[in-house]
Amino acid sequence: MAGPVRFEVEDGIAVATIANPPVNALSAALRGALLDAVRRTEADPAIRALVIAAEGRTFIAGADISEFGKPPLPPPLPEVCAALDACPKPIVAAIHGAALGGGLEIAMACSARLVGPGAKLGLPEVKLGLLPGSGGTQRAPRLMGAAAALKLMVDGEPLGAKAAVAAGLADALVEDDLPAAAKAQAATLAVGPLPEPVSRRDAGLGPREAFEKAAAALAKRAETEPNIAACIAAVRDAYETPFAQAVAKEREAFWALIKDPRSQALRHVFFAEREAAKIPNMPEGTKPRAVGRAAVLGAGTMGGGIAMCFANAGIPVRVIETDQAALDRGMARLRGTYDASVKRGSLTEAARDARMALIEGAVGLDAASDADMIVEAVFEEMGLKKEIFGTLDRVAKPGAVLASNTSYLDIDEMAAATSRPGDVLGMHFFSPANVMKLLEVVRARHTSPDALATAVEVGRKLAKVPVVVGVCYGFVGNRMLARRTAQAERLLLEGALPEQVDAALTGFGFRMGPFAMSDLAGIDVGWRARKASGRRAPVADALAAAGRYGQKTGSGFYLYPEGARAGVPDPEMPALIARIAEAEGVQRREIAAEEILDRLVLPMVNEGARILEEGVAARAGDIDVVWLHGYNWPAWRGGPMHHADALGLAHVAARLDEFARITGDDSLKPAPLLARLAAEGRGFASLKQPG
Ligand code: 3H9
Repeated sequence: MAGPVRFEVEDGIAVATIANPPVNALSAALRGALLDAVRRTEADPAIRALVIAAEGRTFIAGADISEFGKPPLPPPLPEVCAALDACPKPIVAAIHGAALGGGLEIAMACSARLVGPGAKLGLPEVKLGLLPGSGGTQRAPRLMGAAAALKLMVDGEPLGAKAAVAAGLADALVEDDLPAAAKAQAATLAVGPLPEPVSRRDAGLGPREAFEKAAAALAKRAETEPNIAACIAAVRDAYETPFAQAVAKEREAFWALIKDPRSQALRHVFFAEREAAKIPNMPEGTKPRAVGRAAVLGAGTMGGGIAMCFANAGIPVRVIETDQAALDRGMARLRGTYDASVKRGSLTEAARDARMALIEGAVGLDAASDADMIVEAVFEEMGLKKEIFGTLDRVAKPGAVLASNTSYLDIDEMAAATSRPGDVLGMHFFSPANVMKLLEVVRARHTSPDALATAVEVGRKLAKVPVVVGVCYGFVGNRMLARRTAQAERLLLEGALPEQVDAALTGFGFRMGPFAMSDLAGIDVGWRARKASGRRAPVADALAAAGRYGQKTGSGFYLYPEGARAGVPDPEMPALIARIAEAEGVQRREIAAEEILDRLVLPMVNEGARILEEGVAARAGDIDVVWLHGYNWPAWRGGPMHHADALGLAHVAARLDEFARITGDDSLKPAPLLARLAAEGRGFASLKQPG
């Protein structure tokens, strides 16, 4: 029988096998087919019990997220769960893989749950800004206790098979032949009294005090995250409200949250992350090359961090320097980073030793000759990079992928220094490289599809989020960041103070504002780069010239008395900035917090529009993923392009026009793509997705 469920009966036991690739999400068709399976089980006197099993890599990944926000299609999931719960014949869930969200809710509505070794049971709805919406907030507490269930919901992390059994969420772990064990269990249950439905197991809730204690510990999160408050209220209902009524309230809360802009943003992120994993315009059948060994050129902070990424993924890596002293320093720093993890308790000594054993130091580029992938992470200087790529052309083995970790420079120019430009691309890691998730994979003009596929696949193995971008100054992330940095400085001259600018961004959800960040990184870093390229940032330049480099010198945009880590506003700063503004001929004024925020964020969006128009990024969602994983853009804001879509592009364009007028800076005028979409009443999300 075609359809998402195969229904077979053998010896009076029916087995409904779900087959709804890729992850058995609960589409309307699957919900309908499951309901049918229950009805047939009820109606057929020859059937004594039902087993629900699934094919593929998951049991059920949950509700079909792509249906959210659209008119609901029948039957609703709570109706399916209610039918399972009310069935007069026993139903056993055979969970071989992930049972998440609605998938776990289906399983919890069954009479019993058996899990295979690969099972993962969880309620990740909070990660989408939601709460479980099909009885999960009522059944999980009755199976595992209210306090533990609340934790499962607010963490959003699944339990493995053993932990699920220990918690009471599943009944037993079956090491092999799960389907046979589930059928046997169903047959056994069919001859005894029907197990009490989970909906009636109120004794399982556990002591109310334990739940209230867990709820109190979440009070702060609940203040800012409406779905956490909703989880707490729903679980509390399990004690106070009859089951059916509590499920109805849960459903209401679920639908209210679906409309919340935070949930919309988080759902956008879910799909954008998965889209970003697809490389556009790849010839059919492109296969990545095998990478068994890597080499990293440069043992500085970046090079060391990148080498750690390879070692952490189990790939042997050689760190190469030009002289022994630099190599020794780099290797010592690298080991120190691992030691710090051991001290913190996040890494065992054995794991550290295993990783260090995969990292070998060497002097001279000849040591890169046996590597399948070489990542250059030397000083940002084109002459030096070209020389290195020229040498690599001679020493690297045929087919090795030659990558540059440059943050800004032209990969095409580096590729031209070799006779194998097809092997050359960018792999731009973010600092600290062993921590930050983003990897911009830069596709240069001649990069071959299989070299590109290799970099993306290796990126994933290194636990990064690879996003393919094109060649331009600063690629996607830093090119947009430059717009924000310029506006931050400009806002100071026009009348804002560093703490007001930073507060606008932390209020928006960033962990840090640009000036606190600048103080942390060192104002001298940007100053030197600006001097080299003839650019100016009058306030930052004046601070650097006065030796105020930030935290490390005790003062920068803020003061850091006695080595404090958090800066305090400098009472001299307003006068200092006023003097500079006067010298620059800029009239200062009061600037509202709303303008500060828009001035920081909307020019980035404008640059994002140019990036899209040039094809440097393939999709608006890719730009969002860059900002989420490279710059800690708050996930519940969805990324800069989603943020702009949520504001409405007509509004964004009008604001940019206004800023261009106020500042006289024509680069703030809406980019052609933005202006066109705004005029057509469209958003970035409406742009055609590349293949
Ligand atoms: C919920 O259940 C609400 C209920 O309480 C109440 C309802 C009333 N829907 O991640 P992958 C797609 S909320 C639609 O690369 P993996 C995904 O887009 C839901 N599509 O695979 C991708 O498509 P494509 C609670 C989904 O093996 C493809 O499947 N559940 C869904 O690395 C492969 O995905 C969750 O939040 C979905 N639910 O990881 C679980 N899930 O190939 C969300 C996946 O076209 N899912 N897709 O790009 C996951 O965490 C992971 O997908 C999973 C598999 C661990 C299951």
